[in-house]
Amino acid sequence: MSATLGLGALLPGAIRASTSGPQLLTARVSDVQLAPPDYPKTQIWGYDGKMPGTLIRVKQGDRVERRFVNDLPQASSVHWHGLRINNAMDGVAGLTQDAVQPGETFDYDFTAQDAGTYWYHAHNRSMEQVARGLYGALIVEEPEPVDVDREELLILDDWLLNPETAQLDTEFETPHDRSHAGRRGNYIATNGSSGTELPVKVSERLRLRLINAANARIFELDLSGFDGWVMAYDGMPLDEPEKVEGSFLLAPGQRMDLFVDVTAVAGEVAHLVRIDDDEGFSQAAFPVAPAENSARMRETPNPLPPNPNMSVPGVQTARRFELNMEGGAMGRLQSASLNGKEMSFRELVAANQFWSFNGVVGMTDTPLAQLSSGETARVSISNDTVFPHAMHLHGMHFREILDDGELGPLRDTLLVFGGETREIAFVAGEPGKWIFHCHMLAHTSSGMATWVNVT
Ligand SMILES: [Cu+2]
Repeated sequence: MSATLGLGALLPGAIRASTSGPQLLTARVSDVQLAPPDYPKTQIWGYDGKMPGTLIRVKQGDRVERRFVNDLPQASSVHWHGLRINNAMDGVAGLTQDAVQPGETFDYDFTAQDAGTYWYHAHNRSMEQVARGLYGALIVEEPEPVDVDREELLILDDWLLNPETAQLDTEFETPHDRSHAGRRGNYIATNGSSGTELPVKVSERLRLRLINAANARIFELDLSGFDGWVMAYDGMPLDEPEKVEGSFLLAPGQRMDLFVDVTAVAGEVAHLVRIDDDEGFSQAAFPVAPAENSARMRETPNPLPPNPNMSVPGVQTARRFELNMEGGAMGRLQSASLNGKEMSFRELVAANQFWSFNGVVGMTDTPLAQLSSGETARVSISNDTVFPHAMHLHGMHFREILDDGELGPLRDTLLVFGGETREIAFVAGEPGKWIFHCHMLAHTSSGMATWVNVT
């Protein structure tokens, strides 16, 4: 991909060679070929100037050390999405650290204790900074190689571009985006390109690591020319692989690991299909070449090895908390508290704020839950709005308590549709302040954030 091989890619290595200390991760302004080649380059903000940002790939148990260098015109911070991490490394500006000012640095240093597909992204003014391109993948490999022929990382995003100039729309505060479904783009890309083509061979088995880095778009996806299994959600392996039957959703912040077997024959093209209003578009194309050896189809894959200490015990007796989500356009929110003051919805609109959790708009000094490390907690999430919200808990994976009382798969981001009430359970992990927010980033910045305090 030419977009990741610009001149700027040489710079971090040059700096790294001349200094001791941790490897650098530099956020900076950069021009990349995001739109098709007959369009101008797009100015983005990227980690090491790349789109997607530099891939960080380590083995389970490895230490990750990166000196974040802020070469942006704006303060920033880096969140390591889905990792069980020391709270001081979680990267939430204003909660776990101060935003890193332009020209300054911050040393991130943590151990990647869980294998899986994770990602990192800006967590200051994230609605703007993630939309400008500040994200990358963080892959933590299992200790033993996984039985696939190869793997591909597919980071899905939608960009809001001017159709003539291919430059980003820089209206990041529009009341419409904030009060409706969030900022949605008009140019849909995989790994920073709309023409992603990945040649495959007949009957190959691939691991696809899918990451939704979009601000607000829920991708509805399907497979064409593949048999597939879901192996993991949000980095965490399923106990048994789930056969892909029909389309599936990937909400902002969520990841999926799929194993896919090429069933298309030589000369055909398999696809990861994006479904939009019943029409299918190619999100990524996989032209099929003949295999050198006689092709063989494989058995259902074995599950990926589980990550350590992920059970959620004592759900029946766990303390219960409630999170009532209200607001937005066409909602029923009459009034809510903003900065300690009760305001009518009209006053909230004037303040460009639209959403409340339990009657409160945005973060306050009071956590949603005060928990002891090791304690199991349940949170019932009621979406009393007409929009879906992708609720992301930092630092801990949770399991959904399903209608039959069974526990669902481990996740760190749960998509809750309008009118739904869903309940999650999790074990309070590392001590610290863990933000719990909607990953539709326009919603985060207009009210949808709270936190849990673990001591
Ligand atoms: Cu939301």
